[in-house]
Parts: sequence; structure tokens; C-alpha cells
Amino acid sequence: MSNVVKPLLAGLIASFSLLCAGVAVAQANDPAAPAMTDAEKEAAKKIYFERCAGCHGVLRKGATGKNLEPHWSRTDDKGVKTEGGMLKLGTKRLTNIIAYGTEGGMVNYDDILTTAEIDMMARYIQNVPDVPPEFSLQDMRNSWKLLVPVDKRPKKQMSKINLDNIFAITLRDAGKLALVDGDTHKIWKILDTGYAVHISRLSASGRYVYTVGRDGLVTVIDMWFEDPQTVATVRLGSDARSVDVSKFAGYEDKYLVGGTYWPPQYAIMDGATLEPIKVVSTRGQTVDGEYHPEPRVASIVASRLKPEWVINVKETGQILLVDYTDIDNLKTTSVASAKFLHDGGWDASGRYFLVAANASHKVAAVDTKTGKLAALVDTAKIPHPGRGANFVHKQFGPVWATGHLGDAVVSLISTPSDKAADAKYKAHNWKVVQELKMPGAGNLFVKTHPKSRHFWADAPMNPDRSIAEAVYVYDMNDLSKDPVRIDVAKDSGLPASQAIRRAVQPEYNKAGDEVWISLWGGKTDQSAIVVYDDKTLKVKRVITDPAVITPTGKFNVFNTMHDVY
Ligand code: DHE
Repeated sequence: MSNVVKPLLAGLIASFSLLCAGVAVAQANDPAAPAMTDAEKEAAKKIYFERCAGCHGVLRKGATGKNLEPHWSRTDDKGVKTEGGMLKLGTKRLTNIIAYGTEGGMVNYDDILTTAEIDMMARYIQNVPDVPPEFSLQDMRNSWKLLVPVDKRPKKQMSKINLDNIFAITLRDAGKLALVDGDTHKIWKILDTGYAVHISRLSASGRYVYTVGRDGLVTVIDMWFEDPQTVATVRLGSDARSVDVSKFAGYEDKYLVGGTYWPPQYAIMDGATLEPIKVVSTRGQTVDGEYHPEPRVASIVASRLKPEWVINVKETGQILLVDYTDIDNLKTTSVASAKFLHDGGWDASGRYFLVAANASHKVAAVDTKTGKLAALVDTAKIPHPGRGANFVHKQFGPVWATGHLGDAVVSLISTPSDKAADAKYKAHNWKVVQELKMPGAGNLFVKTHPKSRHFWADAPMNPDRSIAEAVYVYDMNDLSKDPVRIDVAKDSGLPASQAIRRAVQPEYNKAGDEVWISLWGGKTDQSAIVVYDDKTLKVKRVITDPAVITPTGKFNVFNTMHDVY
């Protein structure tokens, strides 16, 4: 055994036994790795969790981002072995990559991290990854706080606010959620949540807003109070992205399910109180037949056709259809698709869920009626749909759209329809029928509305400021026309800022006549939500306030409840 492998193995064995014991692990380090003080290691660990783990994984095995282990080796189907790793790249090269990004899609951090922090991160990733502790059902139970029991909550809505048109808006770096009245454009309430809430989802009743923070904290907010209140919280683990309620008739809001990145598992809770009921691990085999120790739970949606959740497991490429009618004897269908499942949405019929297998450059479509894979569609690089967007294409009939992080296009995929009049489109089903040209790569979200003929796409991850601060609007009546560029940062009227203010995530109001865009600015800068008239594409309102810091995801209550997109 080589001198390099020996200490690594010892480190892994040590971490494995501690992992089993559920204890935080201090890893043995490779002597070839650059030295770090304990304080530097702690600081780097925090930055890694906040900025890097989402794409590269806690164990650094890679997903949307590359493998960042000190050493890695892989053998392909022909038996050819390749070796690599951070130690091979070395501090200088890694410093450059972290500072300036790569053409492969890694963003630049020179405007987010200091030179000293970049150097520290370059050294950190040459050291053996830290393995965080496991998190059991009992840990969840210990973290659970029922702040207002169900019988102490209002029996009816106490305010006159139009709840259907409330927007739940993530204030990412502030660790808060703003509830904004979509009718008056006024902030109704700002509530504390977990760190960098990732998504908000609505109860089937439209009364409760569920949030999930990157730190794994789930909160449930009751909007029936005169003044909305957080009524329960629970921790799912140390890193999470997704939640949804049960939506099948007779089970509405009975359960909540939450997925974690770390530990790799999902948890089922009581929908009204968040009391933990069951935890299920997602560790196992990838669709390529390798064991993966960290298959993270990406998007989750609730079916209305069956009492099931669609749970997408990123690294294994398995789409789990989890039947929640008997939680003690849980029945799960595993649908093999492609690796690196991420975000996705329903087609117009609500039968097929389309999910990006992002680093495989594919979209997987699962047929929730038959419980089988309907299609694996090859697309341009790194599809990133958010929930995608459905509309009827003049030439190709019903399509579902996704943008791309890695390519300057929006892909339109033909989806099946039961309508006799749509039979003529059948030959196109599950094919990319058109690619709409974008000004550059770096798209994250697309959106339209059944009442609109406009189709909106952002490009917040594009390194060019003039592209990242704008959104692009296509006319669905004539998709051969270039999109209209809207400069959201300029329209906000906010003073010039050093940090790029990324225009992110178009979201319609309930009526489908306004589009709200977040300006995701620096982590201490006052920012804004800019509201556009969907017909005229003119600014209708700029919602700003000192508390509006790093707004990102916005979730209109009605559209989120009814999957309108
Ligand atoms: Fe997201 C959805 C994961 C970075 C804003 N994001 C999702 C989903 C997943 C995910 C799995 C689907 C949830 C669902 O539907 O159940 N996101 C990740 C990451 O792993 C990643 C790449 C890195 C990370 O560290 O988290 C990442 N996401 C971001 C951002 O940086 C964004 C732009 C800003 C932010 O607030 O963090 C961001 N992600 C969003 C939003 C959605 C989302 C707004 C929901 C879109 C929707 O319309 O439903």
C-alpha cells in the first residue's frame, strides 16, 4: 500500500466507525495536503457548506459540480482507469479556478470571497473531507418544536387579506421569509426561518406556508392568524432543499415530506404539527451500478393522481414513487432514470413529472399513472427548469420548457396529450422540438401562465453583468422573434452597486397579468422585487425596504398550490 493511500484509508475507516456511531468526525489528513490551522479549517468548513456543498456534495464526490476529493480514481466500462484529484491540481491552480470560475459552469468567487478565503478554500479541498454526523428520527424528535398546538390556532382566516395572491419570498442571506400582499404590493410580514430558505410550498388548503432552510430547518407558518405566525419547526438534518405535503383526495395536508442533502434521506412528518413519523435513507446503488454513500434528495412533488410523492434522488438517478397510504409498511417504486436529478415540474396534464438529470444533460419524464419511466430526453448542457413552463406551441402542440445553466438556449419538449385534436403531435412527443436562443448561458428559471402569451427566462448565473441583471421575454405567438431584454437592475431605480444584482426567478401573480422578479444583490445591500405588467412589459411597482436583502425564490400561493406554470 502506498504512503499516500495508507493514511487515507485509515481516515476513511475512522470516519466510517464514527459515522455509524453518529458522531461528528475529525478526519485524518493526507500528509501531502497543505497545512491548515484549526481556525482555518472551521472557517473553510462553513464556507464549503454555504457555497460549495450544494453542487459538489458533502463528501465531495461531485454532482452538478466536479469531484473535489483529494484523490479519485475511476475505471470505465473498458477497464481503463483514470486518476485525479485536488492534490494533483495543487493550490495555485485551484486558487485560479475558485477565483475566476471555469467554462464548465463553475462560477467565479472573486467577488464573493476575499483573496485569503480563496487561498484557504484551495488548501481545504486538498484535505480529506469532513463527514458531518448522521441525523436520526430521534434527533428529529428532539429538535421538534410545536409552538402553537392545532387547537390553539384560528378556526377561520382572521384577516381580510387575499391569501391566494400572497407571495412567499425568500430573503436568502437574511435567513428570513417575506410574505408580500400581491394585491397591494405591501410587505405583510417578515418571519425568521432556517438559513437561506430554499423553497416554500403551500398546504393543499392554502393556509400554511412550509419553508425549508439549507440548514435543514423546516418551519410552518399559519396565515389564518391576523398576523401570520410560525406554529411549528423541526430539523430534518444539516442540509436540505425540498418539502411537500400530501395532496391526494382524502389525504390533503395529512403529511409533510422533507428531503435532505445531508444525511441523504427523507422524512415524513405530520402535516399540521411537523411531528416526525418516519425517516428513510436513500443510500444505495446508482443507475450505473455503483454504490453511492451520499445520494441526496433533490426535488419532491405530490401527485394528485395517486396517494404518492415523487422523490428524486440526485446521485443514484432513482425516481422514488412513495405511496403514503400505509406509513408503517411503506411501498416505494424505484424508477431508474439518469444521474444527478435536480429540479422539475409537472406537464400540463399533471400525469408526467419532468425532472432535470442536470450533469447528464437529460430530462427524465416519469409517468405517475403507470409508475414507469416515460422518456429520457437528451437536451443541451445542464438543464435547469425550476418547475419548467407549459404552453401550447403553435406548430408542435403542448410543450414543457426548460432553460439551461450550461447553454445559451431554452429547450421546448413536446409532451403527450389525451385530447383527440392533439393526436397530430404524437410523433413529436418527448423530443426537443425547438431551442429558443438566449443571449448567453446561466439560466435558472423560466415561467409562463395559461392567461399569458409571454414566456420569461432569466440568466442570473451568466458572468456578464449586463446579461445577469436582465430577463428575456419571448412572444409565444411568434417564437422566431428575438426576446425582449428587460434591464431589471436599472428598472429598480436602486443606486449603482458593486455586487452584481442578479435578476432571478420570474413568478406570476394569481391573475397571470403581473410578473415579479427578484434582484439578488450583495448580502448586506438593500435590494428589491420589481413587478412588471405582463402585457406592456413596463414596471408596475418596485417593492423595496431595508429588510429586503438577497431576495431570491418567490412563491405565489395560488400558483404554487395548483402547480400553475
Ligand atoms: Fe435551488 C429549487 C437545489 C442553488 C433558488 N433547488 C431547487 C430544488 C433543488 C435545488 C433540489 C428543487 C426543490 C423542489 O422542487 O422540491 N439549488 C439547489 C442546489 O443544490 C444548488 C445548485 C446549490 C446550493 O447550494 O443550494 C441550488 N437555488 C440555488 C441558488 O443559488 C438559488 C438561485 C438562490 C437561493 O435562494 O439559494 C436557488 N432553487 C431556487 C429556487 C427554487 C429552487 C427559487 C424553486 C423554484 C420553483 O419555482 O419551484
